[in-house]
Amino acid sequence: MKHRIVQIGPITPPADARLARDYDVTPLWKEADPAAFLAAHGAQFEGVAVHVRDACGAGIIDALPNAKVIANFGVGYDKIDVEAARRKGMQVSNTPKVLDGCVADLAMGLAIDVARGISTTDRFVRAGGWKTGQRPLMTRVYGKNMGLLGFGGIGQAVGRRAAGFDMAVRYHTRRPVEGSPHQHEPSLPALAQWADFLVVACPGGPQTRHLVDAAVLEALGPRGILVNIARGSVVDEAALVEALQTGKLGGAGLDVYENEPNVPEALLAMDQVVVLSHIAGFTRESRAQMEATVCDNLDAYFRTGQVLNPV
Ligand code: 8YV
Repeated sequence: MKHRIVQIGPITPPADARLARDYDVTPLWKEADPAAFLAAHGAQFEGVAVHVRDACGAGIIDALPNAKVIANFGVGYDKIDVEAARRKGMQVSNTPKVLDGCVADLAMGLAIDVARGISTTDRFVRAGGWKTGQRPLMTRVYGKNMGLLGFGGIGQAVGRRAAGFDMAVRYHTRRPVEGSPHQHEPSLPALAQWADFLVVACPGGPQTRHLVDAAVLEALGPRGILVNIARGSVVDEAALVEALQTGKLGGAGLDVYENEPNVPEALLAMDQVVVLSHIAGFTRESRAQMEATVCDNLDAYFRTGQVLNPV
């Protein structure tokens, strides 16, 4: 007998296929009224599979009295009500490590792009601008100061890459990370003041909401560059637009936004901003590992009673 799980939304074709092969899966997104469906049938499910983009709040969790595991496709889990799950004794898993390197690569890519003007120069050349002129001088990357907000797997991977660019690295977290080669900075505004580049690499959710506010952006300064590859909610987007418009902040490289897929119009008009579409983990290699990890966690739970990557 296959275990019965409910899947909140489509994950990827390979992950969906493996789940459908190994479990009795109900695709919740195909129900006309998912809440009514769960109210009537929620008790039959033993587990949940969820894509990082889909919400799995207390409403869903409380409608699943017999589900004991939520497997999340993604390292971030800010859309899962982990507290509600814990109260019910449910385990929640994510997909750590497998995308740290790709996300860190993109953070460096954004930092270099904004500082050296790769995207703007590409637009300049395509528009024929080089035939009659040259781009203005840009900003050096190597040897500069890199501040990291967040120092988990992704933050540490950014730190290693930055060290390879001869950058000085400091990080801000609530508590210092033991054994880190980099200096811990207890104050985020002080880190921003010191940094030439501030990379947001912390989890999203209510605890980190708008940590990067007007004061932090101002401390980063008119030559400073903000890179966000974490969650849009960590940055006060209205303050970011204002700081860029008024020149209080030098530039920004953004992969994530407060209200995806909506990118503030004002940012689209700015050459000192590089806008991406939440693609940091979007490589064939990390995608395949994420697919395996979400399924491996469910399998492990049903085999041993323990997920492999508890959050
Ligand atoms: C993407 C992510 O959402 O894992 C996360 O938390 O934000 C990213 O990896 C993922 O690649 C799904 O498209």
